Amino acid sequence: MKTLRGRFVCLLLLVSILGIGMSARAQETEKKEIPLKYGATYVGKRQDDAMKKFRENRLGAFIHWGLYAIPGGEWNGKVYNGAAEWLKSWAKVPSDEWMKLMKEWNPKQFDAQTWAKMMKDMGVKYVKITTKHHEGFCLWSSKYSKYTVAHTPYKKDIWGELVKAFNDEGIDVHFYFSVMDWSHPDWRYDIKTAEDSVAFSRFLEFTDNQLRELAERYPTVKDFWFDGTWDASVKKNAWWTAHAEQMLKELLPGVTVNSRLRADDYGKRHFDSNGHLMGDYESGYERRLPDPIKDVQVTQWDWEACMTLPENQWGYHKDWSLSYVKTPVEVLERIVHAVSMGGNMVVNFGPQPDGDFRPEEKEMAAAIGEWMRKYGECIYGCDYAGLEKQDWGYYTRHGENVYMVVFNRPYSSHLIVKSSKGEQLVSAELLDGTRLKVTETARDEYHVNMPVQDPSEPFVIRLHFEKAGENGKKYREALI
Ligand code: H76
Repeated sequence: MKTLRGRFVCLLLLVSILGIGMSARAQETEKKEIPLKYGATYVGKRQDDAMKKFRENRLGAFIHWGLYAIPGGEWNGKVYNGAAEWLKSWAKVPSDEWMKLMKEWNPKQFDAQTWAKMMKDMGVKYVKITTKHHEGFCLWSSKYSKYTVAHTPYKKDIWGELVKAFNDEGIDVHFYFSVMDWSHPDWRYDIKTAEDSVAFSRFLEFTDNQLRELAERYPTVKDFWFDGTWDASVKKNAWWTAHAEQMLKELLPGVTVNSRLRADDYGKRHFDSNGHLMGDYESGYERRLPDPIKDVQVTQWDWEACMTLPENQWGYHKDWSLSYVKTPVEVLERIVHAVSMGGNMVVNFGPQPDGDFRPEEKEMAAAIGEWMRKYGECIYGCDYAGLEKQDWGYYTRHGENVYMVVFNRPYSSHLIVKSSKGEQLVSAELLDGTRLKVTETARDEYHVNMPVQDPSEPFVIRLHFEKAGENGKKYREALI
């Protein structure tokens, strides 16, 4: 039998072992933070008004428009199944030949106000437009390139008209910008020789000039979304990615920048070598989403996903029968899924070469808009709700209001809700105020009855929780 003193010594030993263990671990995590010149510029979510606006917008549209819309996936009689905006690469078309398409750039149906109206009716709060995709053709009249709209039969500054039309409708404009430029002689995939390094410095200067030009000419732009930054040449010039972010932030106070631009001192991208997000929001969820149960860590940073309607077509492709095309409900589910995990969703459109949208895209925009007008309350300004995901769909939260967005109707007619510890569910109602029956079924577990009149589309229930009273005490653990 142990004496009291013995026990005390044991306890002391245990405490000191734990203590040493813990402080060693603390030191280890401190040690793990390696000094970086080009890592994250801050840690945690930005909370200024511009970032809050970015986050509250939640639903956006992408518009991919460029010369690639003209061939629409077909070159010399061959239709390529890959992404239409990559056709120059698939069909190995040299730049001078590709740029002959400029002579055909004359989108007679283009009308900035019609585009803005369509986006407004869809319910998007922002639009990301391609200023320059990998092909190198500039949709604004850049003075640093000969490949711009100014040198086409159309001549007019399309993006100037668009920025104004969107802003007039209260829609924020974000700029997509591809760093990789297939038509610039100084672009390099890697830096292997002294000549590469000289050429690439000229290329980065050219890119700075274009970015400065965009920022100065269109000062209402709210965001820069960089693409084409994955090559070794960019990774070896991490300083430039940090510099470009900083330059834009100095030129445009409040502007947001995506993580895809950034690389750190060790060439690590999106998240730096200390695990901190670079740029203002994570932009890696392209045509995919985080797992709603396993990946909850994404709720700790801002992020934005983007998706195509066919499997992988961003620019206009003339044949959409080559891959599966999502239905409006499937698109809505992705939008809700993103918001339920604290992210934004951007739905892509690839306008036709004549400046009109294909019928399928018009129908999609209208269908999303119709749903958003009824149920947008569970999207705009909403965030991760912090509740355990259930099979019927997704939760979102706006302050005290928790929303259930129901995508799967249960045969039981009972929608299961599990409340957080110490909270009880006090009411459930449709957005028009119709009350639904709530039954407490177990500790922190409830049934919400399906509405009597089946809404026959994904629908929304608003929940209210309160601090639990004495009620919880009636439950006890099983003895096993
Ligand atoms: C790969 C790639 C690019 N990133 C998407 C957003 C599209 O622009 C696609 O071409």
